[in-house]
Amino acid sequence: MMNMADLFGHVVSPVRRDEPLCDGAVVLRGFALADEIALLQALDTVVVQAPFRHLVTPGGFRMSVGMTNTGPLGWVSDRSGYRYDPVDPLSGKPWPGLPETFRQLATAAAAHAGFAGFVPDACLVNRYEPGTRLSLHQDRDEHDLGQPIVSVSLGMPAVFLFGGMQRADPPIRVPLAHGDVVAWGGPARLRYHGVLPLKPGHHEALGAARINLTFRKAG
Ligand code: MD3
Ligand code: FE
Repeated sequence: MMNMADLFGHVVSPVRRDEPLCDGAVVLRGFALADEIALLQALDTVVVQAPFRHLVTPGGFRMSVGMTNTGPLGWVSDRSGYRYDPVDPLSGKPWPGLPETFRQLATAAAAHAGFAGFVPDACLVNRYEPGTRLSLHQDRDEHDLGQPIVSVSLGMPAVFLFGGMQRADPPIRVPLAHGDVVAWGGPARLRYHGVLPLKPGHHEALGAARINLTFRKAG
């Protein structure tokens, strides 16, 4: 018997579907939408305690992405290098605690993608504004590269660049929208990746910004 929830299922439960990118990487479309309000509220509590800032690379360049962290370890960069640090250099205090909604979403997404038992100890929060980009790089500052990474996209859409194991390998372009979650591990863990410059625009939840949460087991 057809009921209203079947006819209007997208109103009752958000659209979620899995899109494998390659061996070890899968896009979980809309996976974060059911928790949207709780995630945005928790995000507010984090950025009040540890505001976004523009880090400097070891080479002396100011990153266009605004960054902060939540959880026991935070990713930082300065003239001396990249590292995970338990202390926010801006406040001299530990990073804000990892919100329970963040931790649960990351663990659930990882399990859904085949990485059961993922317990993140670091969440890097990246803020993109129109024109902001992230050039092709590998994530290799984590202690155990056997651990996966989970990323959550919020706000304005962006084009994610997903390359190969060599910087020169041509990347594929993956559009990522509000509520999309990506899990990467195994053979995909050391692939080059980046984000194209954010296009001008506006999102009803976050205004002219895209925020990406990147969960890692860093220590
Ligand atoms: C693919 N952030 O913070 S998250 C980063 O949208 C970073 O802010 C991007 O790359 C962002 O380091 C992309 C997705 C991501 C993270 C780690 C990966 C993709 C990855 C590691 C291997 C392959
Ligand atoms: Fe990265």
